[in-house]
Amino acid sequence: MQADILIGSPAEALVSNDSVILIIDDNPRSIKALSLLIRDFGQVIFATSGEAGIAMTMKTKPDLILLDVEMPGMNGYEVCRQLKGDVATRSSGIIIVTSHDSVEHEVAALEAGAADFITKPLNAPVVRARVKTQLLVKKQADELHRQAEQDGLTGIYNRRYFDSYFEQEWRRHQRQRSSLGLALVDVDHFKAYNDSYGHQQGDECLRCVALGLKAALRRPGEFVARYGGEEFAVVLPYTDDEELHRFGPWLCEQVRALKIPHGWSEASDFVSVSVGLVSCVAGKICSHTQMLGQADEALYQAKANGRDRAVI
Ligand code: GH3
Ligand code: MG
Ligand code: MG
Ligand code: MG
Ligand code: MG
Repeated sequence: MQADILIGSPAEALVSNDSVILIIDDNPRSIKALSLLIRDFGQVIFATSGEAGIAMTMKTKPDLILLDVEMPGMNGYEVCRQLKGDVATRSSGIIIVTSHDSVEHEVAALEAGAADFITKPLNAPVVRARVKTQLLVKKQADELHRQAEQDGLTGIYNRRYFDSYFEQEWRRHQRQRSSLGLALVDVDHFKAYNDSYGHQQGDECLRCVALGLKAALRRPGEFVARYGGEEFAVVLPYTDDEELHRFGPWLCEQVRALKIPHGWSEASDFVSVSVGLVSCVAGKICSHTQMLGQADEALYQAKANGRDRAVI
């Protein structure tokens, strides 16, 4: 349920930009008053208890939370500590909104992890200025986060993202005793490509191959990252050897189908890739680093066997 239902204003007015603001307050009149002040900053949603607010934060990942202190059940400081202590919810900014205007309460709010503190009775320009500032801070943090996991040249995930999410996926699959697949992909004769077409064209080729690999993914949860210079890694959850035998050659085919001319490649007239694949089922002795090592060995074999092919 959205705040517009509560205050009866047109929905378009609340969704004037893409921010989501969650108001957690046990008093519907306070929710209404706050909503009216800030609704042009984004979509305003609300919850009337701390527990419901935490559940809604999990579900909707709001950009900003305006959090009341005095509520039956969990109070605002407890809610704030819990949200900030959980990786799933801690990226939402929190402003404590309270009628307690003492220094002690302000300090308690900041120590609980709140980014800011607003006192009641509400002062409209102050509320708007503080909300606007925190939404801006969140936008900047989101942008930094995106840059931290994106490869600057190709726009796909970078090595840092791969390192942390591949290990995380590996742990999850060990727990679930399910099969995890990994493919290492290396562009064939890429040094020759650079030498003959120039480094800039080489960059363009890498962008094109990266997008081609991304388009070749089949299921949600799969991702491709730039692993190194002209190497890419594809993580394939719930994928066993049998599926890899189809996926590997298909990946090669997808890159060949891009038809990027490469006159100096021995493998074909177009840019091609070699692929090393491995799958791991829980119980089989393999760590995530052993998986990488095995995929690398398979890739080496694919190169040795003539390139433009997949080896499992
Ligand atoms: P192989 O088929 O055995 O993989 O041969 P190769 O020539 O592809 O492999 P090698 O490791 O000899 O050369 C890789 C080349 O990739 C050398 C390097 O200059 C180039 N490279 C790495 N990163 C980039 C990049 O970001 N842009 C461009 N244009 N070239 C890059
Ligand atoms: Mg209250
Ligand atoms: Mg290489
Ligand atoms: Mg290469
Ligand atoms: Mg070489």
